[in-house]
Order: sequence, then structure tokens, then C-alpha cells
Amino acid sequence: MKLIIAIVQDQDAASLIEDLTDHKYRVTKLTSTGGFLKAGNTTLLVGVEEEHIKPVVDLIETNCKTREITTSLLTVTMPGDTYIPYPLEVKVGGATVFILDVERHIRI
Ligand code: 2BA
Repeated sequence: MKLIIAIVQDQDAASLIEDLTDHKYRVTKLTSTGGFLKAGNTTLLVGVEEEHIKPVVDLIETNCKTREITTSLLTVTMPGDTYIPYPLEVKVGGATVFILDVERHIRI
């Protein structure tokens, strides 16, 4: 068995979860926060047998879009630690996906 960990944008999570459950995949949704943007995103856990990795990744690709966002993250150091917002264009991916081997899977 494999564990697919997919970090997706909040806007894409609902349709992806619906698609996964429609296709009879079990999915767990975790609320997460990106370290760089410090903005909310969604982490999904999907446990599947090896032959289902491609279909699940295909569903992730279908539902998750790359978006360009403008953020103001950078601080310009000034006397007194003044914060000056500096616009920054960031391309946030459709999804970041990790696929891990599962040593044991037990349902009780
Ligand atoms: P964030 O860390 O908030 O990153 C959002 C986007 O900011 C990233 O999109 C990337 O385009 C940009 N970015 C991140 N770190 C950067 C840096 N040090 N310098 C310049 N730009 C940077 P994605 O790569 O699509 O990542 C989306 C979210 O997926 C990330 O949110 C993070 O929560 C997660 N993620 C991505 N790669 C990861 C990894 N290797 N390990 C764990 N989580 C990861």
C-alpha cells in the first residue's frame, strides 16, 4: 500500500475531495499552512494500492490549478524595524504530491 500526501490550494480541495470520493477513494483532509506564504492550504491523505496511484494523481491534476498570486511578504529593514510591504509575484503550484510506502495498514 502507498500513502499519497497532496498539498493543494484551498480553492481546489472541495472538488478534488468530491472526485476522489466519487471514485471510491478514502481521503482525509487536514488544514495546513504553507511555510513560505504563511497562508492556509489543504493537505490530503489518500491510502491506495499501487495500481491506483496514477488514477489518483490524474484526479489531482484535473482538479488543481496553478495560480499566480501577488503577496507582500518582504520586509525592508529600516531604523525601528519599519515594515514596508513589497509586492512579490508567486506561482503557487497545482499540487505538491508525496508518495510514500506504507509498511502496515490496519483498520479496526
Ligand atoms: P508555501 O510554502 O506557502 O509556498 C507557496 C509558494 O511560494 C510555492 O508554491 C512556491 O512557488 C513559492 N515558494 C515557496 N518557498 C519559496 C522560497 N523559499 N523561495 C521562493 N519561492 C518560494 P508551491 O511550490 O506550489 O508550494 C505550495 C505549498 O506546498 C507550499 O506553500 C507548502 O505548503 C507546500 N510545499 C511545497 N513544497 C514542499 C516541500 N518540499 N515540503 C513540504 N511542503 C511543501
